[in-house]
Amino acid sequence: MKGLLTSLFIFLLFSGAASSQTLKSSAEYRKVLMGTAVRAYALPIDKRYRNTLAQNFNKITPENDMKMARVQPTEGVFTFAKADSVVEFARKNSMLIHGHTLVWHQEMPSWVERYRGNAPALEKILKSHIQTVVGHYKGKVQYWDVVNEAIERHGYRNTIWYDTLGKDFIRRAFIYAHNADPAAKLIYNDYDIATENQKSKKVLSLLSRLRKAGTPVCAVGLQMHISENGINYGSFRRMIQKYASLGLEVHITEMDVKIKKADEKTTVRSLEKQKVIYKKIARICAESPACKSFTTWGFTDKYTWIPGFTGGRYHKPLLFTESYARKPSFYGVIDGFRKAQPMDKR
Ligand code: 9MR
Repeated sequence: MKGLLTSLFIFLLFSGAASSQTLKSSAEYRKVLMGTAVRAYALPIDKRYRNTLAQNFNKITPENDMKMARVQPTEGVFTFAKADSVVEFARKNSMLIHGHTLVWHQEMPSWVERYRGNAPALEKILKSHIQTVVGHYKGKVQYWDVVNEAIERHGYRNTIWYDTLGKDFIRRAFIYAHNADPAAKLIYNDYDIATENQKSKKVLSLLSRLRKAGTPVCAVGLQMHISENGINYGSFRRMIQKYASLGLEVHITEMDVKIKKADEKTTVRSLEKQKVIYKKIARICAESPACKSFTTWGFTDKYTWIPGFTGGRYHKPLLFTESYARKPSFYGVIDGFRKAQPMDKR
């Protein structure tokens, strides 16, 4: 009987400890910020969304609510209410804000899509957008994705910004943002640049040129939208070091790991693979002095871009189920941080 009681006590002790474990506490232990993307519309309608968010994360990226089409739908008319509600939630819960994103080729308002004016006029639009948005959040938003996805494997992406203003629009965007809030940390953010490949090579040389020119870019954002095949982890470690050697911080900004829809048995296996991927990436981030934040692109499988984007072929990319249960991937992140070799990260 006594043995049984002791085992019960030990079980309760450990299950208690496990359930009080949060993502942010395990990340904090390694001096990494634990972030996630957030949808403004879910905050007022979903209490479990709010609670899980407040318990586990200390940095928030508005997933869509700060994009140009949302905050400047009509030229000169700025609509901040939705984004403000996210910033207010973060303030109340002592979280940092990662603003996303000032200059992108998607989610542009139709008046910019249709724009056919000359370079000086477009430059004015770029400048006033950045100054107004960053100015509105001065002192409230600590990180900004200033330029998003401007590079492709062969070089600069053809967008209205590049085609009209030339490559120097990137440097000027950073300067406008810096002038509007000199304390904010400014980021260049992109996908497929976390390992060594043609595209990351191009981004590395862009960042190197920007740094040499004294541009106020202080970090690179690695989106990391991954499939269950994972990535080359050695290459990921080396890539972080390459960015760090330019004097940049590295932020994992949009991580998710999509899994293919399949029968139950296959899905269980995929969820285990997903756990290992999250674990390895959390661990490498914790072991890399330059890696300052680990942000997932949402946290519950209830709200994610993956099924919509993949025509329903992929799903379940995040850390909590649709009903907010902790997934194997949740424990993967905790484990990755726990198993990391201690590093001096200041
Ligand atoms: O997850 C976002 C989705 O809800 C939006 O419909 C889409 C278009 O605005 O953007 C998604 O987020 C993207 C992010 O802003 C930039 N990197 C790629 C992300 C996934 O497409």
